Amino acid sequence: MTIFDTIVAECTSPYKSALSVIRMAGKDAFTILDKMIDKETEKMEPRRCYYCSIYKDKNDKGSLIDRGLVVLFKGKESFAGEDSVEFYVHGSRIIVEELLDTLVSLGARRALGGEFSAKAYYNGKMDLTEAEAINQLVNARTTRSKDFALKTLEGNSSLAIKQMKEALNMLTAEIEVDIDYPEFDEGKDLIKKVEEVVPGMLVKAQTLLNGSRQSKYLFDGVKVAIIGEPNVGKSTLLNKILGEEKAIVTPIPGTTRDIVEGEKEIDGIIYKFFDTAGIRKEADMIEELGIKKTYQAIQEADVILLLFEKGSSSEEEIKKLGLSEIINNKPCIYVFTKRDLNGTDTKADISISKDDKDLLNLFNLIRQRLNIAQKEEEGFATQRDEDIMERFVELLKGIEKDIRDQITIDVVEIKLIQATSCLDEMLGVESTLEDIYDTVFKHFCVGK
Ligand SMILES: Nc1nc2c(ncn2[C@@H]2O[C@H](COP(=O)(O)OP(=O)(O)OP(=O)(O)O)[C@@H](O)[C@H]2O)c(=O)[nH]1
Ligand SMILES: [Mg+2]
Repeated sequence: MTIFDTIVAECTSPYKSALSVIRMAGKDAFTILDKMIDKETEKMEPRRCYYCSIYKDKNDKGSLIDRGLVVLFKGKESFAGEDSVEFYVHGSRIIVEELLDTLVSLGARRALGGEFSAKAYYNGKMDLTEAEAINQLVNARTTRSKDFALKTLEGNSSLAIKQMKEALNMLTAEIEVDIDYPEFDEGKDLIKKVEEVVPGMLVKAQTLLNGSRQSKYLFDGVKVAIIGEPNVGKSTLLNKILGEEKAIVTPIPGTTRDIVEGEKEIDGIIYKFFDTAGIRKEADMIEELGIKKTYQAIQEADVILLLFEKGSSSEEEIKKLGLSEIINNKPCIYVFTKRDLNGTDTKADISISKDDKDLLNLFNLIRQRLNIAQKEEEGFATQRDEDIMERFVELLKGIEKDIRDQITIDVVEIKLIQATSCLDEMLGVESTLEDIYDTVFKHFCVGK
């Protein structure tokens, strides 16, 4: 099995529908098609729709699979960068399976997830960051995440990476010349050049890194754990956020035992709320198990809403609940509840009541705490990209420090080369085929 095999997959969802799209790509695509339709594939124009009878074997007119549209794409003009055929047939499962089985019996193999995109990458149709953006585009659940993925796909962010790489290559080339021909003695000028290039590059890289960090929230959503002592109003808050009676609310402390989850989209971001069992020392066995789940929810959350009532200060509250270690450095918002009964608490980040008209102030606080911008910045779509950008930013900071410490240019050069290879990794220039398939394409859906 290699990346150069002719592959086939259904691109549309595997359910009964009006139409299904089947895609085939690889060097044998046209030969295989030729055995299935009456038309001479050599005479078919690429990128034109042909209405065809599609047979298991065109010489056996009793083996008709369906009549539908067929489009050919030649080599580089296709998504995958290899000869490709797309079939638009009726969306019956029987037709789709018959068609796929026939294509396989004639020499194609079923594609793995992401293999069409992997081909596109290997054939130079796109770099890795763009390929990842396609996957994010398919998975986007909000307009904002779709817009972000489209922006990355347009390639502005990867153009910025390519420009940075070029600038770094220029610097290292000049340093190399200087080391090989020291008589030119441009050492000092070179440091100056590095000084001119690196700070601007660092600003750009940090913008891209921030954008990439935010994209995590755009695509994965924000996990919010609602915690606090029993009876403080956690479930009431969850229900108010969701606009439905999802969790049971009673005046009896210890009502919630299991975690109750609910999602809410706010300004294009999906927030996943986790209402938890109230934390207290004197809990029965069932509650005890619930509290364990609460600790787990805290660990998995991006941000915590710590609810409390009456006059207890927030820090005392954390200590009282023995949570300092679990919460650690996680963003934590202190929410004073039942304002209608107890007034506001100035030590809290916000005071709320179940009768509040809306919860906009609370949502704004969450957004601010996580540095989620109102509008998406440019950046990249995956954790892989974010990790590499982080390393890149650190290297650039290291170079700035070296210059301040008057370190010699040959030492600076090593970091410049490391920074360049970060960018290569980002674009997928230096990794092996297997590495890239495993880290990037394996997670795509079949047919992409
Ligand atoms: N007056 C008033 N009562 C509230 C408010 N929020 C919650 N309550 C009441 O407080 C009681 C407990 O509320 P819950 O939402 O069940 O509290 P909880 O934190 O989920 O409690 P456990 O699940 O037991 O940990 C209920 O009787 C609610 O009606 C509020 O803002 N004002
Ligand atoms: Mg509850």
